[in-house]
Amino acid sequence: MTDTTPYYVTTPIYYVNDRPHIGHCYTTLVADVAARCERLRRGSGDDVFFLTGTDEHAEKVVLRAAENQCSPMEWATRNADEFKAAYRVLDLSYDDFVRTTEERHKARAAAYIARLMKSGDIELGDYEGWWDASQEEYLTETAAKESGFVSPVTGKPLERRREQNYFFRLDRYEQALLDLIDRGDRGEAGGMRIAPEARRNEVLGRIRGGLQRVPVSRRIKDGDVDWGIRMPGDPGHRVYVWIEALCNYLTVVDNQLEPATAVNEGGARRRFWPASVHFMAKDILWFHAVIWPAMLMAMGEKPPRTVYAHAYWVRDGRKMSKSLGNFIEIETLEAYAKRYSADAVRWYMLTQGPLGATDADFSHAKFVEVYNSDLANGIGNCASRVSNMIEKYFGGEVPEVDLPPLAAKFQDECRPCLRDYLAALDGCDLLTAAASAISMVRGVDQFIAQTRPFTLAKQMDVHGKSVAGILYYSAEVVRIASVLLSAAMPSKMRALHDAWGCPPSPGVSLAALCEFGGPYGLRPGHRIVKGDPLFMRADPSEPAPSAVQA
Ligand code: ME8
Repeated sequence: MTDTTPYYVTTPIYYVNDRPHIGHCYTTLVADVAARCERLRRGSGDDVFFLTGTDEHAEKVVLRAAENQCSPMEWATRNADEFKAAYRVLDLSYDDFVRTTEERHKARAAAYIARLMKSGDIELGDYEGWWDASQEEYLTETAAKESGFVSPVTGKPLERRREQNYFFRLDRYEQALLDLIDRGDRGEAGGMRIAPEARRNEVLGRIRGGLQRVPVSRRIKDGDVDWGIRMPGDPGHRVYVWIEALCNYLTVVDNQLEPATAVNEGGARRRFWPASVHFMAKDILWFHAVIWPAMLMAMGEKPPRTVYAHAYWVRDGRKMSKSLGNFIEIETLEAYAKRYSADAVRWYMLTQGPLGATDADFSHAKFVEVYNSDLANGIGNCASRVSNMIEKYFGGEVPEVDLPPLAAKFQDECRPCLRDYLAALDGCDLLTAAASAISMVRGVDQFIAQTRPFTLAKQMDVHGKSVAGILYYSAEVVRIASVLLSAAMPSKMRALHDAWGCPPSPGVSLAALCEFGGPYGLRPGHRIVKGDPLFMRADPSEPAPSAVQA
């Protein structure tokens, strides 16, 4: 059950032309829950590395900075700080935050490009195509035609651009990519899994349709602001922002090009390569599942083990985007966090968000429904019922019980949930992981409803032993479920563990923590304090909280 393979999870590095919104927070939340699950599984964060950051060398950052009368660096810093602030609202536990304007990234990214020029995988040539300025990418002739020559994401007109560029010879990697994905499908070491399935199929279809070389540079024009990385050996060209950005995943853990520094932990971060999973939305899957692995293979580096592209948060069926101005702002998330708790926002986004292949609408009514059923009436109510009864019938002390039959009941009824939880983590299926944890809580509710300890307790002299067994079993299952739920709801579950005096000990693996009645389980005589309710019930008729003003 304990995995010692280093685990490395990443989010896209987001553009700093604007402030973050729900989409950025969502992918980072998904990566956060995955990282917390892996820290839990291992009992420590030593072998888990969670990277996020910002992509700063885009043309649109220069434009937005000029509009706001400041330098690109000032604008980038202002927005990078906004991302960090948003992540604090949602308690996102990244281990490092990379900004592509940092020297540690720039130097290494340039060295990778130089490596690819030397190997002949990057070469000079002419290019003409349809440029989507809002997304900073060229569209193929077919894609441009299909979208009616406007950006498929923002609806802004495409520009016809002709440039002399350096190209990456992606066309050479068609077979290698097909083999790589095939090995990933079969779960073989060294393969790359693309998920969900629908996205994998799209990528495969496109690769089979043929790969072309990709431009990796931009010619610097007179009057251009000096922003970005120069092509090694040709200062007349800048490295295309996408190519540079992809390199961040490796630059941050790489220690081969520079002496070890404090920031790369004495070089020890190299052990995290290849990345376990790159998370993103479907908009940028092609870069991550095709261009990036091909670049890595060309550099002699291992490709990522999994590339996971979730769907979109939408508003009334339309994609949320900065350009359409219809996204859920950080202030709105903050207002929800203030009224219902940050963990409730995390839970809603995780369980109702677009983790699979289907887009998700953010809905206040749904938020309240899920909040009440899973949290206020779910784990919150179950924990307080159990601790109230232990308080009332056993003076707040965990009762003495005959453990083996209860442990056998746990084996029968909860082991499958634990197994599902772990299997789901392996497949990045955090939804199933969360659902199996909450189903353990539902099982306790049903058990209490069936056995009615509150009725039996009227005759403690006759039924005392049964009441003790029911409550011990219920408390132990709630404790184990709360450990599993702590990845999604870290601070509420910490509050529960504090009240019950059973904080997960550092260095103890998930397997040991989840052993029913085991060394880290509730011991007879242990005091349980019935703390404040974890989640107050929400009134469905109350209007949505309004945004907290920045
Ligand atoms: O593409 N729903 O940055 P970006 C869900 N800098 N997720 C969403 C979303 C939505 N409506 N909108 C955005 C870039 N996202 C590049 C990445 S990586 C080497 C370079 C999330 O600021 C989602 O993760 O446009 C998506 O892939 C990402 O933000 C795009 O962020």
